[in-house]
Amino acid sequence: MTTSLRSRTVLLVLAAACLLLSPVVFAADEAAAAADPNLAPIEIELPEPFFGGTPIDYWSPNLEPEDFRDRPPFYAPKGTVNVALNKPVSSSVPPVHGELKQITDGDKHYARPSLVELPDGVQWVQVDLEKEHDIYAVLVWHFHEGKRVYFDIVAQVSNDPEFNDGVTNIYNSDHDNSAGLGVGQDKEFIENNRGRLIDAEGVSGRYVRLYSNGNTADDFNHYVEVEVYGIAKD
Ligand SMILES: [Ca+2]
Ligand SMILES: [Ca+2]
Repeated sequence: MTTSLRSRTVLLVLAAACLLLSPVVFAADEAAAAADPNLAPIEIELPEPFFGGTPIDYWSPNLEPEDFRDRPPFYAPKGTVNVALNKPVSSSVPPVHGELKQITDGDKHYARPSLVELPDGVQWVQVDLEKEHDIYAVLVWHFHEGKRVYFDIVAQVSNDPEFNDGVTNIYNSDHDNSAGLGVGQDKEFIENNRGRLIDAEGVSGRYVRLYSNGNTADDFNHYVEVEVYGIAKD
C-alpha cells in the first residue's frame, strides 16, 4: 500500500467514524436534555406540507443538504412558549401583499392569502415582544409553497427598536456580506412546512428582527409566520 493510499484509507475510516459517531453524540445531548427536570421540548404546531411544484434549480457551497426527517425535539426551560403570537410587527418598507399582522397571527399555511410579501432588496421585519424576554428559539416560515431558498437571512435580537445598540446576531447566512450586516457562517436552506428553527441560546431582548434579500424563485421577500419561543423577564 502506498503512503498516499494508506493516508487516504485512514481519512476514509475517520470520516466513516465521524458519520457513525455524530448521531450518537446528538442522541447523548438529547438524552441529557430529556433527563434535566428544568427542560422540556417546546411544542411547535406545523402547517400542512405542500406537495408538488417544480424541483429547485439552485446550488451553492453554502446550501444545506435537504433533510426530510422530522426535527428532533428542541429543549428549553419549562414554561417556554411562543411569545410572538399576535405581537406587533414593523418592517423596513410596507408590504406589497398581505398585512404585517399576519406574520404573528398563528396562520402558517402555504397558500398565498397567508403570505406577506415585501419588495426586492435587503428588507426586514421586526417583532416587538412588548417587554424583554429570555429567547431560546426563533422559528420562521418564509414561504413554503414549493422549494425556495431565501438569501442573506440575518436574525437579530435587541432591546433597541432601531437595532443600533446591543444587537446579538442569532443567524447569518450572508457569506459575502452583500447585505452589509457582516459575514455570516450559517447555511442557506430550502423552505418547508417545518419552518426554520434558529437556536437563540437564551439571549435576552424585546425585539426580534429578520432580514432577507430575495429568493431563488423571485426577487421578493416573504413571511408566512415568525414565532419566538421565550419566557418574559421579571
Ligand atoms: Ca401568519
Ligand atoms: Ca450574500
